[in-house]
Parts: sequence; structure tokens; C-alpha cells
Amino acid sequence: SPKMLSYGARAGLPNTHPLASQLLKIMEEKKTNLCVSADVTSSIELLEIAVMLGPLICVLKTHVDILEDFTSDVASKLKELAIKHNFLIFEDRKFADIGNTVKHQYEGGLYQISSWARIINAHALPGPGVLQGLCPVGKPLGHGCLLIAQMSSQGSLATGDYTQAVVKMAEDHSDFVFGFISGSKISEKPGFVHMTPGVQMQTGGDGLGQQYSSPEDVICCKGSDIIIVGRGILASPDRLKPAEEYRKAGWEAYLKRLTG
Ligand code: 5IU
Repeated sequence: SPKMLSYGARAGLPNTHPLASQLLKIMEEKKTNLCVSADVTSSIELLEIAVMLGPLICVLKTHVDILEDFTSDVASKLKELAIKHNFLIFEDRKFADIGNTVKHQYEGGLYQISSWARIINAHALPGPGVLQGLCPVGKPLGHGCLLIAQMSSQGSLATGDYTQAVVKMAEDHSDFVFGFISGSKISEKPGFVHMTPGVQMQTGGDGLGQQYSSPEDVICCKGSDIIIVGRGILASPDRLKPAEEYRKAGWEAYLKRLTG
């Protein structure tokens, strides 16, 4: 298993993006590498998840466009909860258009994502123009972007040379890109943060292409930094208990990786 620097040590390196620094410090302080994917359709439920699980997570991942009742007030409340419980909000928007279009999608429309999400992600597929559109909106606000280098779904085309080209694009735009969505550690640069979706204690799939790995495998064997867990936590009637189990499993896998 890949032995590595601690989250805290990486936070203090000179080339670490300020948002990556903030995130790595949160992880160290709260002893959590858990990102909850709050894939719910009601705003009240989203806010309940943020209230209840806020203390256990480093990142809350949202899909704002699946909410049936979004208002700017929901975004304001989410921001308050993020400050109160010290987590970052990640809108999993997967920007994938030309620069001019993604610029509007990021700052405008119904959701005004740049006004409340500290983290967004983008596909590298359109080329660097996607970042040229997003960066002027997000960078002045201190936000950052993850590039999607691999996907957890079966038959994903984001593999091999494509993944390597994404790593290169991230390195060329490290003033705004601070990490990756990937299944494993794909960059040797310790300032980059790797976040991995498709995580459950019970491996297997969901029948719609999703493929699951365990926290231990993702953090300890694959060398990723953060586990992203949705239904592994949300499908349970008592979400607090599985969230604490995932936090503990992710953290113990990290400690195991640290000590080799
Ligand atoms: N997500 C993935 N795989 C990916 C990417 C994003 O599952 O490659 I990029 C999102 C989709 C969903 C969450 O919002 O992560 C995973 O949810 P479950 O843990 O419920 O499968």
C-alpha cells in the first residue's frame, strides 16, 4: 500500500492550492475523509442531512438540480451550516461545455452555483476552454475545481490516455484545479486531492452501472484521499449510525496507509 504524507503535512506544502489546504486541514482536525453525497430531492431533507451529518464530514456533495423546491434561501442555509460545522460544499455539476456556456452555468441561471459552492467539478472532454470559462468566476471567490479523471460506472470511457491527459490539464491549471475525481491516486503531486465515488461497505453494483469499492480499498490500497458515499448512508433509516461507520472506516484506512 502506498505510504504517504499526512493530510496536515500536505496542507502546509508551498504548492498546495489554498482550497486544498483548507480541506486537508478540516480533514486532519475533524478526523474525517468522508464526503456525503446528499442525493435527495427535497430541500428540507438536504438541510437535515447537513445538520445531522455536518460534524462527521469534510465535504457535502450536492446535486442541486434534483431538488424539487430549490430557493436561494436553501443555499444560504447550507452555507451557514457549512461554516457552523466546518465542511465544504461541493456541487457535483460536472461542467462539460465550451467556456462561454459553463461560465453562465456556474454563475447564473436559477442556481447561481458560484455563490454557494466552494468546490465544483468538470469534465476535461471539451479541452482547457472549460477551465478558461470557470476560472474567472470561481478563482476570485477562492473556489476550486476537481477534474473528472475516472468514473466509477461500468464501461466508463475515462481511462488510460484520457486519464493521463486529465492529469496534465490539472497540472497546467493548478491555480484553479486542486484535485481529481478518480478511483485511485493518479498524480504524485501531494497538493492534489483525490476524491472517489462508488464507495460502499458491501461491494457490488446498483444495477444501473454503479460499481462499489470499500473504504479500505479506496483509501489504503488505491491511495485516494476522500470517500464519497451516497446510498451507503442515505438508504438507511438512521443515517447517523452508518455515517459514523463510514467515517471510522475511512479514517482507519488512512491511518493504516500512513503507518505503512
Ligand atoms: N458520482 C459517481 N461516480 C462518478 C462520478 C460521480 O457515483 O464517477 I464523476 C456521483 C453520483 C452520485 C454519487 O451522486 O457520486 C454516488 O452515489 P452512491 O454512493 O449512492 O452510488
